[in-house]
Amino acid sequence: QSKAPWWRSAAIYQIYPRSFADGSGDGVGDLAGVRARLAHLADLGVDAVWFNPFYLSPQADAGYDVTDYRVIDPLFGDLEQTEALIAEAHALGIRIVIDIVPNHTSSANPWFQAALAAGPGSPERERFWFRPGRGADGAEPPTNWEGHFGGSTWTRVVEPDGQPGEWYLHLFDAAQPDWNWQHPDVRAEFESVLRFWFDRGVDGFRIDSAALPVKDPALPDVADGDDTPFTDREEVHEIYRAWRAVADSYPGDRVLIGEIWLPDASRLARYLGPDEMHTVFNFPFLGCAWEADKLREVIDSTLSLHDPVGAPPTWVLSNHDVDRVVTRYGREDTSFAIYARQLGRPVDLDLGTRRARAAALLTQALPGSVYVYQGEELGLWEVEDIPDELRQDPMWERKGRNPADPGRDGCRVPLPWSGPEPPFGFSPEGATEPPWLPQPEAWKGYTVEGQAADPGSMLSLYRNGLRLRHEIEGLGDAPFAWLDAPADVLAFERGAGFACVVNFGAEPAAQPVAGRVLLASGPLAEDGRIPADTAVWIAREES
Ligand code: TEU
Repeated sequence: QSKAPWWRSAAIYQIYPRSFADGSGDGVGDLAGVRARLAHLADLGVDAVWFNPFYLSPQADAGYDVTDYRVIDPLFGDLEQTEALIAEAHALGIRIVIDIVPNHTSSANPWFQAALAAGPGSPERERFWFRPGRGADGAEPPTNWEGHFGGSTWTRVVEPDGQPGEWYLHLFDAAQPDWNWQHPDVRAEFESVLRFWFDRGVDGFRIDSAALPVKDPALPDVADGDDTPFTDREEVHEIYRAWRAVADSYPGDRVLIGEIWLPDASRLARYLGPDEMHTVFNFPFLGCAWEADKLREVIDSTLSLHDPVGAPPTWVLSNHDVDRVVTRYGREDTSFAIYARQLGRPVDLDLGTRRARAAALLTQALPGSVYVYQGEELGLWEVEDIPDELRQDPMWERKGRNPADPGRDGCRVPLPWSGPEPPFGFSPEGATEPPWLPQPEAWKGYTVEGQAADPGSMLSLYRNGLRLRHEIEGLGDAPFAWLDAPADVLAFERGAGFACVVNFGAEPAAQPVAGRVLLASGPLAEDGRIPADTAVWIAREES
């Protein structure tokens, strides 16, 4: 057992609460469902769980519109249940990471409601970004900024006198007003929320949209594609330095994990280090095509970014915002990756599955922490044929219901646990509602129960990989180094005893590393060669 803090090499499972397991029978996943399914996480061998938001919320953006950061939404459970869940997970050796959303709140938040009621010029409005509009009668938004879900970042309010009045800023949906982080109340409130949850035993926070909270108070117009007035401002680092001090004041290695989408890797590195965040998500890797050269480049740049600041890298294949990995890798052109959802582009699920299996072993063998988004361990694919009237992602609506970009619902479909037909054990017997999004019939071949019994399943691969990850010493903190390998093959060692080899080529490749095969993502050729889109873990022979 190494003494390095747990988060340096953790496998972290992402639970999207509304789609993991439904204990109450209303067709929406909840904390009772999670408590009943903790054994799945223990069997899988993960070290921690990260929960997407379960706080009180009108659910305009699936809980990323938070009304009260200290209250659990009744849809999911209550505080008592959350405390019981934390204790039960800890008893199984599983840490708990929860989401915190500092950029914005919900328009139902009492402080925002108070700001609306208090009117222009009131101190209540200063906790947000209220501004008069431009043009005749202030009917034009204060800036030309475009939001992440499309459209203007400003919405005009009706003032207490019944007249159209000021506008407020929201980088996401209109139901998600942005906080003004220059305001001391906002800073104090969030630090108190951190303490509230640390006091209840949570092991860390995943910080939502972490580069966005601070804005240029001059609120300048931008040229097309320029986001500098509202992204990655210098002052944002003050927030996280203060948060780090809070985290460090608690025993037991509490962790801050940043969700930061920045194209410039050197800017990303500035969020990491001993007085800021412990780790950040690796989106360049998530967005990378399934190609040896490109992946090698991303791995190199990731390591050279993290090593100097002493932070462990993270490896992410999917999450609740992007197309599922089996689908992305099953497309002819994998460089479309996450940025353009392409409904109806042909997908070869067998190919995508083979690659996703190889990618699982690749990511689990790299140094740092590795994320598993619920359903990834089952090889679930993006559900592309959700009827429009059932789609719930506000992005889909705001972007004008574009059939080529159907939003993020397709990766959020409730998990199949058991049985031959929907709801596949997602909801209990006698449930009053069907799952909130329909599950494909074909998932009858992909349930947890079915896959647990099949040594060749995706689930078995994940279980074996994550178990070996704990057992193989090199996978803890042994140094990473590339090994010589043919074109289209990536091979690296973790210390002298362990190597991972991945063949990205179309033809079987000769095994470049001598040793015993510990685990392979698919069957090897009879002569030991590694087939296309296959990864192997090797215990190297003493030389
Ligand atoms: O996402 C942040 C974010 O930057 C999104 O715009 C992301 O780029 C997009 O979803 C990719 O398709 C976080 C959460 O992960 C997301 O679910 C929330 O909707 C968003 O913040 C607002 O809280």
